[in-house]
Amino acid sequence: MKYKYIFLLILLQIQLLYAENGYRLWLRYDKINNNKTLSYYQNSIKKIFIETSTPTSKVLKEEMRNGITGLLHQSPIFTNDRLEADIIFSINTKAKNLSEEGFTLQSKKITKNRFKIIVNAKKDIGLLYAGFELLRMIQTAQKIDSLNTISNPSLSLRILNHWDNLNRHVERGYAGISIFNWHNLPAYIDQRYIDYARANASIGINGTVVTNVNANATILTHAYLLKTKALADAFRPYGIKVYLTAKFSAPIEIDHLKTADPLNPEVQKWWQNKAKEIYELIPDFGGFLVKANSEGQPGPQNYNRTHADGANMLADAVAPFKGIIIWRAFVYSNDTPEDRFKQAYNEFKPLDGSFRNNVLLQVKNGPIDFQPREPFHPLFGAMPNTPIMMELQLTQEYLGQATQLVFEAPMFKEILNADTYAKGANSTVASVIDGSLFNHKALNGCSSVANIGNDINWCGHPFAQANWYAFGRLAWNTNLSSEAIATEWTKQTFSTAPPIVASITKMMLNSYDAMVEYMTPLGLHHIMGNNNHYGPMPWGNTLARADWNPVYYHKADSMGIGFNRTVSGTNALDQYSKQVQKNWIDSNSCDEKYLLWFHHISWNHRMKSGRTLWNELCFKYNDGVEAVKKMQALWQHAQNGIDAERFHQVEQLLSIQLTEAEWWRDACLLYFQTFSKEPFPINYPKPKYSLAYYQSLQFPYAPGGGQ
Ligand code: GCW
Repeated sequence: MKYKYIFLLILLQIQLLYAENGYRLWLRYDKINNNKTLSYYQNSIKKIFIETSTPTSKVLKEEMRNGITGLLHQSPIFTNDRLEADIIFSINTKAKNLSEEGFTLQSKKITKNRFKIIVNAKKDIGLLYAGFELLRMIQTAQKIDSLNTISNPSLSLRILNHWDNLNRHVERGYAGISIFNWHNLPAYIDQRYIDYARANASIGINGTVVTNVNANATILTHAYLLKTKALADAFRPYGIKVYLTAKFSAPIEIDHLKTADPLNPEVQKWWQNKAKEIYELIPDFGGFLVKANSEGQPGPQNYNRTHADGANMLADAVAPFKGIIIWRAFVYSNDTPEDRFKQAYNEFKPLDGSFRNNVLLQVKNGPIDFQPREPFHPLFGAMPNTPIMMELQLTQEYLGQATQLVFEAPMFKEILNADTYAKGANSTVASVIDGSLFNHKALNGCSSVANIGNDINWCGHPFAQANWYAFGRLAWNTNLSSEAIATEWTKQTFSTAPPIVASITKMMLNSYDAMVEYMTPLGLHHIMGNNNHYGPMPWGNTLARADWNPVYYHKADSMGIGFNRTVSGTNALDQYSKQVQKNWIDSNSCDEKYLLWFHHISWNHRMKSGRTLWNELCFKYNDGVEAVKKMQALWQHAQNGIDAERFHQVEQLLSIQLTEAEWWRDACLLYFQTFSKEPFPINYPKPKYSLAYYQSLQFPYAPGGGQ
C-alpha cells in the first residue's frame, strides 16, 4: 500500500516535470510515438559529420544532438570521417544557386536500404538552417530518403521589432514583461536569450531590434551599449544581428548638444562617433530603426529638414561599417487635417530616390495602423527607387490581444499576394519587398512587431506562438501557404496524429476571417477602445485628435456608414494604380471586404448577397460569433490527442474569445442601430446588455499601454 503511494507520487513528479507549459515552443523534440516512423529514422540517422567547428557549427551540433536524441531516443555519433556519416554537413563556397544563407539537401542512395544526406551551404549559418529544416522534417514525420531541395530565403532581412522599454514594460505586449533584463546585463546571460535565439534561427529570423521605436536615448550610452554587446555576442552564433532604435534627439539628451539638426556638422560628428563606438563593441551591429516625427517622437522636421535629410545623416554615420538605417513611414502630422490614410504616401512618395543606398523605408502593411483587415499600403509599388520593407504586427494589439486565437498567416498572405500593378499585373507586394520588382536584390526584407514576453510560454496565448512561427517561415519563403505553415506548426507543437492536425489547423485557418467578422466586417476599421485598444468603442469621440477617434473612421450617420475615400471624398484611392482603383472605386462592384474603407454606403444599399447593408452587417457580425463556436467544437476534438494542460488553457481562452466576440457584435450593432434605425433581422440573437452598459465599461488596467 505504502509503496503504491510512493510510486504514484513519483509518477506525479515525472508528470509535473514534463508538464507542457509551452516553453519549448515548436522545438519540443519528444520521442516519435509511431514505431514504424521511429525505426525508419533510427536506421537512417546514426552518424553525423559536420565539416566546420565555428561557434555556429557548435550550435548546430548541439541542436542535432538534442533533437535527434529526443526524437529518436538514440544519440547520434559525431564522426570526423565524412565517408561513414549518414548526414554530411559541408561548406561549399562556390555552390551555384545558393545565396549566403541558403542550403541544399540531397539524399544519395548507397545500397538498396541505405542512403546518405548531403547538406551544402556557403556558410555555417546555412548549415544551421539546414539542420533545423531536417529536424522539422523529422518532427513532422516526412520522408528523408529522396531529398533534393534548394532553399534560399525570399527576403534578406527577416527582423523582429521588439517594442520593449528599458524598464521591461512592453508597449502593446500581452505576454508579461520584456525578456531583456537590462539590469542584469551584461554579466548575466539568461538561458531565455539562448532559447530565443534558437527559436528564431529555427525559422530563419536573422535580426532583432531589441528596443522600442518609441525610443529612449539611454540605450545609446556606453553602459547600455555594453549590455547590448552581451546580447549581440549571445545571438551571433545563431545568425542574428542586433539593431537598436535611435532617438533623434539623442545628441541633445546624452551630450547636451544644442540641436539635433541633421545638417549640423556637430550633430553629424556625434552620430559618426556613436556609430564608431558601437561598431568597436559589436562589429556586426545591424544598424538603427527610427521612428521620427510620428506620435511625438522627435525628428528632422523639428529643424525643417526632410525625412531623407534625417535618414541620410544616420546612414552616412553607419555606412563605413556596413550598417543600415531602417526608417519608418508610419507618420501622420499633428496639424495636417488630411485623411490619415493618405499622409504617409504624401510625405514619402516625393522623397523617392533621395535616400542613401543603405536606407530602407519600413512601411506598415496597411495605411492606417495594423487594423484587423486593411487594404495594402499605397506606398508599396509607389517608390521604385527606394527599398521598401514591410512591417507586420505579431502582437495582437488590434486582433484580440492575448485572449483570442487569431492565426495571422492568412492576413500576411493576403497582403503579400496583393497586386500593386506598379509594373503591370503580378506586381505583388511580395515582389516589392523581396526586391525583385524594382531590383533591390541586395537590400530588402520584412519586420514584425514581436509578441514575445517573459510568460512561461513566451507569447501568452498558446496559439500566439504560431504567429511568431508563421512570420519567420513566410519571410524565408513568401510562397508557403497558410495551410502548410499551420500544419507543420501544429505537428511540431501539438501532435502529428492526422485527426488532431485536421481539427487544429481548421480552427487556425478560420480564425482570421472570424475575428474580422465579429470586430470590423465589410471594411470597418479603427473602432476599438481608446488607448488600451481593448474591445469595441465605435462611439469613441473624446480624444484630442480627430483621427484617434473611432467616429472619424466609420462616419455613421442617418444616411449610412463608411469613409468616402473616392473622388467625392478624400480621394485616397487615387494613391493606388488605376487597375487597383478599378477593384474598389465603384461601391456596387467593390470587393465587400474593403467596402467601408472606401465608401459611405446607405443603410439600405443592396449587397451582393441581396441583403441590405444593415442586414448584411448584422449577418457578418453574427457569422463571426458563430465561427468562434465552431472553433470551440473543433478544439474539443483535440482533447484526447494532446496534453491536458494546454487543452485546458485554450479551452478557457476560447470561452473568453466567445464572450468578447459577442461583446463586439452586440456593442457595435446597438450603437450603429442608433443611426440606421433598423430592427435586427428576424430571429437575430438578442444583445445581452444595453448600449449604455457597453458604453460604461472601463478597463483602467488593461495591459500593453504606452508607458
Ligand atoms: O499602433 C500604434 C500603437 C503604438 C505604436 C505605434 C507605432 C510604438 O498603438 O503603441 O507605438 O502604432 O507603430 O509607432
